[in-house]
Formats: sequence, C-alpha cells, structure tokens
Amino acid sequence: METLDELDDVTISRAIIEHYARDLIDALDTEVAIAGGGPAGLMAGYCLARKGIKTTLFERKLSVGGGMWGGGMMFSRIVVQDTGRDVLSDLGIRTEHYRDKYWVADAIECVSTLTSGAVQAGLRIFNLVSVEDVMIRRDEKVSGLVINWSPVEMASLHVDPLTIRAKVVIDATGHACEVVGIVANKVGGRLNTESGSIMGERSMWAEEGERAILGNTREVYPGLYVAGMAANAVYGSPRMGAIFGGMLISGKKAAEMIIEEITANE
Ligand code: 48F
Repeated sequence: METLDELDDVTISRAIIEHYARDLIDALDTEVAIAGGGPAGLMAGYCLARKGIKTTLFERKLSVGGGMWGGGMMFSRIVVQDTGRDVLSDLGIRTEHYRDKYWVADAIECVSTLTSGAVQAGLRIFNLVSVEDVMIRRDEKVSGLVINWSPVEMASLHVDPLTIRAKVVIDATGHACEVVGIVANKVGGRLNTESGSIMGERSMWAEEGERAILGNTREVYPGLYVAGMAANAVYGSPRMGAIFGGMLISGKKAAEMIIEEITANE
C-alpha cells in the first residue's frame, strides 16, 4: 500500500509565506501595473507578459475574470464578433457560430483559458488586493499604485497601504474607472478627455460601445492608460452588455501602445 510522506504543517506555511513575500517584493518595481483583472486587464497583461515586459496585475476579488463569468444576466455565454473571435481562437478558446457575424463562447472557458495563458506567459497576478491610490511625483506623472488587502478595505480597517513603482499603469477596473477617478479627484489633474474630467458612461448600445472602445483606449493622464469598460466610462461612451470582443481588443491595444512606448524609451 502506498504511504504518504510525512508532512510538516509549519513547512507548508513557511513555503507559502516565503514564496508569496518573494514574489510581492519582486513586484514592488514593475514595468507595467494593471488595476483590475477582468477581460480587458487580463488580455493586456497577457499581451505584455508575452513580450517579456514585467507586468503585475492587482485584483480586488478572490477570483479574476470580472464581469465575464456571468455572461449576460447569469447566462454564462458571451458573444463576440469576427475580430473578437480571432482573439479567442488565438488563445485556443472555442467559439460556435451563431449567425452572420455573431459567435458564442462559454464564459467559463474564456476566463479560465485567458487567465491560464496570461499567468503562463509571465503575468503576475495578486488577487484580494485593492488599488486605493496612485503614486505621483513632481513631474505629475502616475508612477505607481498604492495597494492594500481587499479585506482591509471591506472591513474599513485603519491600516496603511504599500506602494508599487511602475513605468506605466493601466486602469482596467471596469465601469467604475477607479484609478482615473483617483487621479481626477485627488491629483486634480486634467484628463485627456474633451472636458478634462471623467465624461461618464452612457446607456447600453452595443454597436456604438464596441465602435468607440478602441478610440477610447489610450493614455488618459501621463503614465496612466485606460482599457476596457473603464475607457468607455472615462470618455463618455455607451456600455455594451455581454459582447466581449471590444474588451479583449481594448486590452490588446493598450498593451501594444505601452510596448511601443517602453521600447522607444529604452
Ligand atoms: O468589470 P470588469 O469585467 O471590466 P472589463 O475588463 O470588462 C467589462 C465587462 O466585464 C462587462 C462589459 C462587457 O461589455 O461591459 O462589464 O472592462 O473587470 C474589472 C475588474 O477590476 C476589479 C474588479 O473586481 C473586476 O474584477 N477592480 C475594480 N476596482 C478595483 C479592482 C481596484 N480598485 N483594485 C483592484 N481591482
């Protein structure tokens, strides 16, 4: 009969603490820091990591995936158009043709495969961590993120945060566009929008939302890019429901712009 090796509980604890602390210390200086692990943040992280750019993603919740798990109203299927389908196919995610330009994919397969691809490409993800502030220096450029444990935030505990330095930050926090909100409110900076401040998300209109999202994916403040639903919220474009091609392509576009910027500055 097979016997299990003797296990020491404290060795297990030591392994967990040492490895996590090692990885967090390594992440203190990162090239790109992403707030939010929904489809846009994960896709951006995947594309950056694949190019060998040191990228760290912070997700408030226990699980990454954001609004993708639940498809539309908890029917866990998502819809993409042809371009979105190409992105899913590149990741090895299966799609079924519905009709015309519409393709359907299993939301669970999308989140799990995208997450696995991103982590294996080198993206470092810290879940249960909330971004609560940004680091700003005299040049008025966002130069990092201020983070804390989500349970600290949830319990409103008076615990000071820690800081991550980054060359570039991406706000991929979805509808709430939290990082851009922090810059607008606390830094008082003028954003690269028509009004100089957050324009606010508009009501559901899939076609217009999908059309606008790529143009809205850009550097909204020095050092701070915005991707995914946050981009449409910042630039005053509509939400679009359970059609996800725009989210994925927005994450990819943010990554491409940042790769260009980092490469040009090397
Ligand atoms: O909301 P979310 O999925 O944003 P997305 O990637 O995709 C939007 C779609 O899911 C959907 C849609 C499709 O048409 O409109 O809504 O743009 O993912 C955002 C993630 O960011 C996390 C949040 O928990 C979620 O998983 N998040 C939000 N604020 C913070 C954060 C924060 N301050 N710190 C860390 N994570």
